[in-house]
Amino acid sequence: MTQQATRELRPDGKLRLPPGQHLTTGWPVLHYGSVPRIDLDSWRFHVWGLVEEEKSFTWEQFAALRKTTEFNDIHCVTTWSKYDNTWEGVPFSALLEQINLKPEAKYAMLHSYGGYTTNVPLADLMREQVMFATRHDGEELSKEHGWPLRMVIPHLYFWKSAKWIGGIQFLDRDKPGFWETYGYHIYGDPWREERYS
Ligand SMILES: Nc1nc2c(c(=O)[nH]1)N[C@H]1C(S)=C(S)[C@@H](COP(=O)(O)O)O[C@H]1N2
Ligand SMILES: [Mo]
Repeated sequence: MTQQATRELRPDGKLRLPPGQHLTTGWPVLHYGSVPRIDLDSWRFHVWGLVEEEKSFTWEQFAALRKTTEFNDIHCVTTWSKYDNTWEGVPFSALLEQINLKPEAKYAMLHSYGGYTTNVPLADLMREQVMFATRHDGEELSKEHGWPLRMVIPHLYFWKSAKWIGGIQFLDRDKPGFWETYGYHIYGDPWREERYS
């Protein structure tokens, strides 16, 4: 990587490459455990916790929600970053339009098929680029990268971007998810190097 590439600034004035990160070519596959077996006919997306009514979407219903395309960089806590990802999917705001949050809802726990969980503040999910992605760089997500649906939260370390996501639980307080209980930072801002706590 050239000096130029490491010093590039983003429009908001932050370094494009967060401290302690290096650029990778290709796209590493990283997860705990094995790839869950998912069948679209029985797939459901559940919303529960601090909502007026719990809700459950079939694949057909979820896939019919409003879609967007986003272009961004991803940063794994193990120090690789991958620039220039095009994601297509359902923005978090489109899910919000389908549910009524209780006013006490301030945090979320993302739940994945296979048992993985990760916690994110609601305000972070409401940022513009956050989405439930179904496609990456023009192709359907591979099983290893989270098919049929993965979260993409580009402003936090990539462990917050739950693959095989199957539900969201809304909470009034922050609670550690899977990696967070094993010492990963509760929030995970790459520009502050919030890797471990
Ligand atoms: N369900 C699930 N999602 C997960 C993980 C996991 O173990 N299980 N690992 C996280 C971590 S640590 C990273 S870096 C990214 C890796 O995504 P990728 O394999 O598509 O690069 O997925 C995140 N999402
Ligand atoms: Mo990671």
